[in-house]
Amino acid sequence: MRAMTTIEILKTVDPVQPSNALEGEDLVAMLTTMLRIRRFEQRAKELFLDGRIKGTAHSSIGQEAIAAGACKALEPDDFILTHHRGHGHTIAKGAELSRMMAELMGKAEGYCYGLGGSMHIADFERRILGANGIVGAGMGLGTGAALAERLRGSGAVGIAFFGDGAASEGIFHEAMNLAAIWKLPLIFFCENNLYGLTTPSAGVIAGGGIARRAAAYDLPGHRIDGNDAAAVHDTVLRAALRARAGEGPTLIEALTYRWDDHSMRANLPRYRTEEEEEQWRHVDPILRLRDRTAEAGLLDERGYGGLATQVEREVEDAIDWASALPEPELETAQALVTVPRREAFEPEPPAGSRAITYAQAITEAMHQEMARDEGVIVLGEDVGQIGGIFGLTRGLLEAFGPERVRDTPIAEGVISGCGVGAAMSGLRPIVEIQLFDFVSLMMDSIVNQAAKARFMMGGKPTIPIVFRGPQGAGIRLAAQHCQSLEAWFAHVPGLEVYTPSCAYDAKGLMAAAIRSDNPVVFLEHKLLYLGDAAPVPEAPYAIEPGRARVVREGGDCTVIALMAMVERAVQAAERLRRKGLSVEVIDPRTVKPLDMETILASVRKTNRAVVVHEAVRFGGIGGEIAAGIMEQAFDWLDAPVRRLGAPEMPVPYNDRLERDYMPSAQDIAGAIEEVCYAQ
Ligand SMILES: Cc1ncc(C[n+]2csc(CCOP(=O)(O)OP(=O)(O)O)c2C)c(N)n1
Ligand SMILES: [Mg+2]
Repeated sequence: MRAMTTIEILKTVDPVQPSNALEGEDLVAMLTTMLRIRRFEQRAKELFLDGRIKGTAHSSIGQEAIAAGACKALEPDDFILTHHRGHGHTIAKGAELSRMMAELMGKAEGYCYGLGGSMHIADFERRILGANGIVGAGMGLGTGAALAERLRGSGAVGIAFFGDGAASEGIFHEAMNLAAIWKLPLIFFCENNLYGLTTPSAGVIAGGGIARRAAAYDLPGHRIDGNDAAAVHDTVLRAALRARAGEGPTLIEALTYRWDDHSMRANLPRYRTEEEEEQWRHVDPILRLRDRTAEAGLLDERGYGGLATQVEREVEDAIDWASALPEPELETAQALVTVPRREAFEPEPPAGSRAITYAQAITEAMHQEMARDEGVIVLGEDVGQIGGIFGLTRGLLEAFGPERVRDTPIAEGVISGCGVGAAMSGLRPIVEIQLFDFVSLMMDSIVNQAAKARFMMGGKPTIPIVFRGPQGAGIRLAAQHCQSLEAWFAHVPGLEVYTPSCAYDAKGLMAAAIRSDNPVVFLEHKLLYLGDAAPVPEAPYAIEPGRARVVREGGDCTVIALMAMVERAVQAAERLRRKGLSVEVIDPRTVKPLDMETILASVRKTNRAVVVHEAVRFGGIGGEIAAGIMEQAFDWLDAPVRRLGAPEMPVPYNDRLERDYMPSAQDIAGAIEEVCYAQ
């Protein structure tokens, strides 16, 4: 089939009723913004070719009308989230060219301290909540930012910009659905430049266009001419009015074309015809607006020339300023990964005599922290009325209401994305993961967004969010509901990973997790939910992460055990006591940060160590602990460190096999004896 010509494509747009909100000076202002964007992009490309900008960047030449028109329709307090091709949006929202240029050059005074580059530029003061290197991610984050504005009652609205390629990501549908059911003040703005990298969108978008997908969510969907700044402005203005009135989101699909290659680095074989590229140059958004301002008598040729010269000077000044700046320092960069702890922790209180279970302890901490800080909210599947399938959020809906305790659709991508967006915007979300295995569907939000946002945006946002839920085997739920996954997260800089093994720790660590300004992966264990009540103080308290607990003292061997293995290690120690061996059991309580000091002090005393976790042994956190001991206490060791974990297989369903799969007290005792009697 013959590809449609530009004129044919632009005929498929919906008519846009002029808003009459644009004065002459607004048209000139939009034109100036567009010139600024174009000049910035042209010079960025030249600097890349000269080797002065070293990383990649994605040019938005040809798409300037979208950035200028959309941002002109926003108020200063309104937010935007943008994507890899985001220079235009950030410039239109007021970002400083000099700091943008500095960031592209990787300089310390760039918007991200030179740590994020073009794809992560953010300016929180101007409510630019960040560009993003993950296609579609801004839509999930946008739901959270919009939710934060809603809960604050600020009246602000936001735009999540994305490309036509992103409209095929699951997050597009999950985010639209969530925004629609919660009537969030968010505008979904798709820049359909007809290609996702080299793939023509016509061949990968089912249903006759992206805007039509709005109908599935009962939202307004508009397909507009993205090279007409006034049409973009008027459409966004209406969508913003609707959002401010509490009527929820709008989907806008603006047809446009990028003139340059996909990215500066791309250097791809040809995938578009010269004829097509030429046709789109004829509908240059800048020349169209220039002609309009000329026809309206707002700007003559000289006036336009003056604008262009002024913009050229601005861009050159930005380049000169940025070029002279120093490079960032590795030490400073490292300090930006996480937020340093602000206050010292109180000493841990005595356990007292009141006994509650591990599950009740976690609930109590959430309850107390929600009462203490109204920014704490809970998101998750079935967390409201029934309090989650294991009942841990029971009572929170009654106590804090449906605005703060939110039942979500079964949509892990957007539950987690919404949480991260809300955390970036000042809330403290607790995201329940019904069973931790489902975290695989949240990995982008946790690993690429929550863990990295602070660092790659130069230490700007704090991401105070808790991802919590049960992991582990023992109740016959089989391989997709029973994994032990702490090592996945411990491997990612920027995340904290808590692994409580008893009720007292569960309460104190949950409070610490909620109060932490860093993202925390809070792992609970299903078998521990079923455990007996144990003494836990009633008053709130927080346990300092990175402080291991010596569960039991001993002199012959140190066992470092995690979660459900702690109790088994204690049982093993009891058995061996009868055989004359004295075993020290240490529970790290948090694997990130990890308290190697306490572990090393113990090993230097006992000269032997066994590490035990339920997770698969290969690549497990036990390897890290064992290596740490070997590196720092080798001279004290009388035997190699032993590691126990699950074998190289998924968790079996059959109950006998499942029992055999998990390290038992007997297995632990056997390993201790091996290291104690090693020659
Ligand atoms: C989740 C994800 N998949 C793939 C990529 C690699 N990638 C970067 S941009 C891009 C094309 C995106 O197309 P579109 O959304 O239409 O935006 P455009 O580049 O056209 O502005 C791809 C595939 C990525 N960054 N993230
Ligand atoms: Mg595209």
